[in-house]
Amino acid sequence: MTQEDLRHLFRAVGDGSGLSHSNTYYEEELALAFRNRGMPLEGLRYDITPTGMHYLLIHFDIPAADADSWQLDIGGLVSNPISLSMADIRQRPRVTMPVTMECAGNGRARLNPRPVSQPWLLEAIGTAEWAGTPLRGVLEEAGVGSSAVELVFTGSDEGVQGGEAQLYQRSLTVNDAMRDEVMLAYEMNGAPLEPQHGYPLRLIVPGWYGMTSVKWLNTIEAVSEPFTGYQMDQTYRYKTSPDDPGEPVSTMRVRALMIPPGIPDFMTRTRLMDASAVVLSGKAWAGRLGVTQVEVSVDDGMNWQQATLGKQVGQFAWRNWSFEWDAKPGRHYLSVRATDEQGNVQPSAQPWTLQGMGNNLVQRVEVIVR
Ligand SMILES: Nc1nc2c(c(=O)[nH]1)N[C@H]1C(S)=C(S)[C@@H](COP(=O)(O)O)O[C@H]1N2
Ligand SMILES: [Mo]
Repeated sequence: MTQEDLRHLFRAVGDGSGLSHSNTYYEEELALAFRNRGMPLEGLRYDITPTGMHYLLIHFDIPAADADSWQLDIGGLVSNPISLSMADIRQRPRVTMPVTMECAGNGRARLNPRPVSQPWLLEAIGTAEWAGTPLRGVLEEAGVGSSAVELVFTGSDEGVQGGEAQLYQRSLTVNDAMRDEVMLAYEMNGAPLEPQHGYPLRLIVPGWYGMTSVKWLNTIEAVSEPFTGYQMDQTYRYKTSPDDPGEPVSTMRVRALMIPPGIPDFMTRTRLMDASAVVLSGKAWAGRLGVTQVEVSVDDGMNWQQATLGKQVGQFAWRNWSFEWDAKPGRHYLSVRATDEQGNVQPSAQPWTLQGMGNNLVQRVEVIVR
């Protein structure tokens, strides 16, 4: 294949002609995208995402925090309000768990019309090994009262969103908060949390979209009414119009992603590879559910073939899959889709919602085989 052939096949040139014009992004979205990195999809090769490759989502600023003076206060409708230092928390029973986390807004950048927010394509994903203490033990010690229906988790980071000054706050029902796997985490991948991931303490709620795992956690309050803060009532809802209250976003929907094969074109990320038999691979996850099937299409979604399921990294972490492809010369569109144990399968058409939440559209990778 000559250089001229390649230039023709990859279309895009330095002036941007040949790039996709379906979306024009605002400078403010670009600024958000720089603050909140995604995991490069080749990172799907690691069972545990290296910390520096794990995606980030930070609504406001990363707050200054000092582990030596940090306190977690548990109060509200509890019989024994307590205040724990980081030393107190580290002395409690320790658990370590790999957990796959995805931002609820993953995939929203290609919606039309597009919700203007952090413009994720597909990279708002990662799996880390979190260490900490089970939340339940702490709640039992505080004695959550029978009139409490929810626990409100507050981070120390503050900002303005939707015209409302606020601390970052999310709630869980008492039942959801009491689940065995919910954790107060102080380590990620064997090291203290890095500032951007919630140092010194965060909540980890395995199986749920990331917004639930409150970072820089310093207060837990038991309350008698469902919490109606901004991050519960105004956003993280499956809304179809501005006045639709929408169902709350909760656990992660089934999804598979593939490591893009071959080598990328710098601008378009279209792939180039030689004709040969190759193994396509990646990861699949389904919130608290198991992944029962992964299928691959090498003809732009016309036909689907079974992939081989591989190692599951943990009960609340993604599992590996692989598929052998005999790549023949030409332009191809590869896709992958997963099915969960309840029979939910990823959609091939974009499911639109106002805020672009829970978008689990199948991935499509353009590959040129020479
Ligand atoms: N205090 C606080 N916690 C937070 C956030 C935040 O902005 N502030 N972002 C949430 C969102 S939307 C996501 S997707 C995850 C991202 O966690 P990570 O940056 O460690 O990957 O953190 C959640 N916890
Ligand atoms: Mo998120």
